[in-house]
Amino acid sequence: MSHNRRRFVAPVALAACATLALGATPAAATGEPDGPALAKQLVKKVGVAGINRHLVAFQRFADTSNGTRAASTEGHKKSAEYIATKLEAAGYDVTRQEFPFTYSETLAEKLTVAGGDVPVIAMEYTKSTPVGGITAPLAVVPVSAATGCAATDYADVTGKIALIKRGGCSFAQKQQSAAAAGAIGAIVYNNEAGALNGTLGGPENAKIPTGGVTQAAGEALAKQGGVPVTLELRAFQEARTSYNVVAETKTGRKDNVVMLGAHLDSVPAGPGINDNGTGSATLLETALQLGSKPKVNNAVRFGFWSAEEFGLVGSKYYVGSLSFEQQLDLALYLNFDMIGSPNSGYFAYDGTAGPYGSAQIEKTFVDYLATKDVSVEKTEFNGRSDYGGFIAVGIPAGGLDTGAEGLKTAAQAAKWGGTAGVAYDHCYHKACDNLGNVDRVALDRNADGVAWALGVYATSTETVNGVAPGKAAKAKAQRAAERGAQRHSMAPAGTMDPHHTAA
Ligand code: DTR
Ligand code: ZN
Ligand code: ZN
Repeated sequence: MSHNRRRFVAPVALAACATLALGATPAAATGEPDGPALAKQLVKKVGVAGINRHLVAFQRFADTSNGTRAASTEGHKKSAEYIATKLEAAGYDVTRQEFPFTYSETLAEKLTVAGGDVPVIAMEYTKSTPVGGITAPLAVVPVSAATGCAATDYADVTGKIALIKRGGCSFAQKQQSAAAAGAIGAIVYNNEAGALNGTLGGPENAKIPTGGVTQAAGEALAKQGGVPVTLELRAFQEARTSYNVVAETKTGRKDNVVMLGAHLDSVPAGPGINDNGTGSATLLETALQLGSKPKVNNAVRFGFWSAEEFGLVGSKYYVGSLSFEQQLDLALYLNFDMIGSPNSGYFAYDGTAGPYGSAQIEKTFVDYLATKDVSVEKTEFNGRSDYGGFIAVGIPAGGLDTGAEGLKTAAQAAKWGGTAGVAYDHCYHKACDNLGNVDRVALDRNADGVAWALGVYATSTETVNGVAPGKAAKAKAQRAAERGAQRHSMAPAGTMDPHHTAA
């Protein structure tokens, strides 16, 4: 059903050209970074071969389960059990946390104007049209800084399909205002390059059939006000359950936990190997290499979230299941979503606007990758992935990604290699997000970043939350020794297992 244009780039060839491009960056410092022994060891142990083996497993789970690993499907369950059983066998404390969500799957998305097809993407949770679609005149909404956000922006749209430029408010609000003014369908067009793959945020927000088109398509349509268009957007929706898998080391402080997370679910349209097999496989491999009883000051917890693709549902549920004290037990949260895009960018979440400590986390990633000659750019910390629930309650967070539907610029192609004017991941949310859709050089570099940050923060989170756990633990042991109490070294007694909610 898809036109899977495979873009498997031979890793060796890519490594060679990437080295050429990146080696030319004069500002980057090279060599071994300075950091704790655990960080150095873990970077050496975590390899792309081990990670790729997990990606192959995910591909097979999808291939034997209708081509998807979406939340609540067999492909997700197989992936989750693969991870949970491996981590259990490695001695981790593993829990499965069940939660409800609304499953949604696009059945049809078609826009026809004057006999020609205009590519359209149904917004997640859109209302459906009948089979064959609705045909009505196109009503072009005047462009402003907040086009179509208020019902008063619409003149004479009753019984028509509104064409609205993106920007100024949510897609949900635009289609709500359009509906209030009498429109029977909405087409939102992008205000930047790339496809517009939007969400209405939840089924409760949906009012009229709503789809997204590119900026170019939208500008062409804007010249055709009044012409009849046919819009067919159909989606299947159902209340379902899925589950997160959460695993924690047996060692380390339970009141100053370092948490790493990645969503394991794919979209219904495909196997989700880059999005987000890459983040999940990297966390799994890092956990296995770390082991369940490492010599660490801080406990390490891994979250493999589900239903991210339906609105960050699993990770938000998890954060909501923690009491404030249990949230305080989390020193920080690191998120990895899409870390092997085939036309890879190198991005760290821009922590400057995030909770205190987030900017320091960003710096840890930026400084580490600079030692590998990779110059990392900032990406918006806008809640587009599972860190959203964590920063919403003030937990410092950070993470890496290699880009989704955005287009690589000429300047980025010059410093990172790859192709300018092409999406970082042209198979984003498509059936072709398969084993051929991964840049394994980018994956390897980012995996080193994951291992490094874990090693740094499992040793100390002092730069993030000001506590000096290593020193505090030593002083405590010292006082205990002076009192003649039993000496304890690593893993001072923490709180009881703080977070595991019943599945
Ligand atoms: N929300 C992700 C994709 C995504 C797009 N931009 C970013 C930036 C940072 C992290 C993730 C993303 C998804 O589709 O799963
Ligand atoms: Zn996604
Ligand atoms: Zn994702």
